Amino acid sequence: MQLNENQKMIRQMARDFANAKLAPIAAKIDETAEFPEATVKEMGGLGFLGLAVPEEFGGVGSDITSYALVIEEVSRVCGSHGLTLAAHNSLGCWPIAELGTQEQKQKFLPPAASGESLLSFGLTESEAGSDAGGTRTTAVRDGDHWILNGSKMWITNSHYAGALIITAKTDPEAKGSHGISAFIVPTDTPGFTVEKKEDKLGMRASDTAPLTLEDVRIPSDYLLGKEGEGFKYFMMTLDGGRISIAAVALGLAVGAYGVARDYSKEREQFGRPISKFQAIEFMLADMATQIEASRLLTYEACRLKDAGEDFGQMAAMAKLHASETAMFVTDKAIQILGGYGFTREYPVERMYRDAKLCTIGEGTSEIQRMVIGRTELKD
Ligand code: COS
Repeated sequence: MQLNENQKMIRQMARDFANAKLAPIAAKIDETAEFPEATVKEMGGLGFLGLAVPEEFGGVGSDITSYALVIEEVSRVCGSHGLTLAAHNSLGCWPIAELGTQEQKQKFLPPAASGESLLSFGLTESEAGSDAGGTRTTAVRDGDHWILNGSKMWITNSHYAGALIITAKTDPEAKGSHGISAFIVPTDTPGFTVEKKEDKLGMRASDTAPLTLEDVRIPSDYLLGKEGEGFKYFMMTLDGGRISIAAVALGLAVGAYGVARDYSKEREQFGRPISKFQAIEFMLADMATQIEASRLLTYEACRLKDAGEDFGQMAAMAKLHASETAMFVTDKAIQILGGYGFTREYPVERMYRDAKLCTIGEGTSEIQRMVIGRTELKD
């Protein structure tokens, strides 16, 4: 993959930061499930929270390739930090930067880029998971305000977000995915409650919680984009989000592969390093090959998006391949480490648990196959 000087520089910066600041805490915050506020703020100082924010609003305004490189490097060491960064940039900042009015951008983007507060996205509900059009949360116009009622679940960054993009049905008569709109909802609005953080299998330090909205009254100019176009907006948002999750998964796979390869060269059994046994060598070969394929798909999706071309299909392929690869590679890494891999002494069991999220969040592997299949079969 051909990177320009800026991309190489930002990748090195993310790598150095991850090695110096995240490696020492990744196991601990996984165990305690504590949100790493201090290091997330530091990522703000480095510009990582403003990657999707244009420079005029305090961000870096980077290309998608640079953005994915940062996500990959951070996730290589700590999946929870990678996911926090990904949700903030691609689900929170991107829709406002892309679809927001000048006023909305001025109000919400600078604090997000600096790390003063995070942004995120509230789409999923108990009846609207894979069927994203099943949104039951409502928004009713009241003079120059909207009043929102409903609930959301699995919402990333919600306890630390200054505002969330919330989807709600604005036309109760409209069927399916129609009649849904998107709103920017400041989290300090009365009636807006972030419930208890979920206790998860993996990505344990990232913040995931349900939300309740009870007569949440927001000014009409917090409508994002056009009324009734919400479904398309969040499909577009998720197209980009899938690149982010592909990069998270790629990072986890690279991280676990590195640990397994190094271990295999040091660990001796039957009088020689286990890497000298073909059983291990072939496992490493398969892991490296799958990682390379995921990398090519992920950065090709980035290239298409950067070039302003259609990238949704490639993003779904990248997300599918990289997530499944992360599961394959982390599983094999545990196998190579044997008993040690099964303990918390090594990071591969954490990476295995973190990787599982990638096959579920922002569209399951099955949804990616649906998206890919539909496009392939289109006339
Ligand atoms: N970009 C822009 N518009 C899109 C789009 C995209 N990627 N995908 C679909 N649309 C548009 C369609 O063109 C269609 O527009 P019209 O009504 O004007 O024709 C509309 O959106 C509805 O599309 P479709 O009929 O394909 O919607 P479905 O209800 O069949 O749902 C899937 C499609 C399953 C692909 C969608 O619901 C999905 O991605 N679900 C997974 C959601 C998800 O990832 N949830 C996890 C969130 S974690 S943050």
